[in-house]
Amino acid sequence: MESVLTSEYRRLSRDPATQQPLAYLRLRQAIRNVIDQRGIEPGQALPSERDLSQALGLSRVTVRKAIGGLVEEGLLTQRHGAGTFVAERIVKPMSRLTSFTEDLRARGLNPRSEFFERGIGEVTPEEAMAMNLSPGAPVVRLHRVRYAGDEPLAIERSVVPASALPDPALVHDSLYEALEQRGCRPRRALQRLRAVLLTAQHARLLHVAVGSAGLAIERRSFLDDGRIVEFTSSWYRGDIYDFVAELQTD
Ligand code: 16G
Repeated sequence: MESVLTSEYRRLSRDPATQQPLAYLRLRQAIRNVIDQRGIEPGQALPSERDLSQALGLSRVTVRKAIGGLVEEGLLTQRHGAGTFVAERIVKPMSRLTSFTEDLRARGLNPRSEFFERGIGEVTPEEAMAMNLSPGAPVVRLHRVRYAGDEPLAIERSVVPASALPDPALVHDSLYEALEQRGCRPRRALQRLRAVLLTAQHARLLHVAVGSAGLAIERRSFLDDGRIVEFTSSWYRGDIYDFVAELQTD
């Protein structure tokens, strides 16, 4: 029987709208689509490299290249000797400045937020220091629980200068989308990450036991001209997220 993956690859190869001449990128897209449509569920294995290359008439090198990119992105994981699987934990590469919404959509998940606060106010002295703002500057504050479908994954408190985002109502699902529309999407960020035990309040919002492991992350993001456009404190569930960084020697 033809696998969902081979038929999706064939479909993309025939589809004039795809316009992707490189086979490894076409295969990468086919894998993404199949995961998106839940044709292969998290935790399930992909067909082996050899089976894929035979079924699709592609070289092993091409198949490996297609898969390698998705392993780097965290969509697939490889277990030595066992094969390649659709990632169960959410693997988040630390080298790319992406948003919660983009990360989840890329995994075929449905991101949504519950807002506790979406308002405008004056910057506090601590925030002014952290964000290089003058005392009293107006800022937008967002306090959200972030979900994949019904599953809460993270709590986030964001502070954004009103010069970049004058109206909190501009943020619907995604802060970065709202900033992008204003031409203020961050280009660079500094991120600090530490392990924490989730407090009773955070644990309740995240539907986990009090004292479960969490990751407290602070992100300060910058525009091209060096202005800080976001100061966000996040608490991510430690039982679901892996943060992965690529390291290189000088
Ligand atoms: C991520 C960022 C957070 C950013 C948010 C924007 C981490 C640890 N944090 O959650 O700083 O504000 O994405 O997401 O990655 P949004 O555009 O979906 O609102």
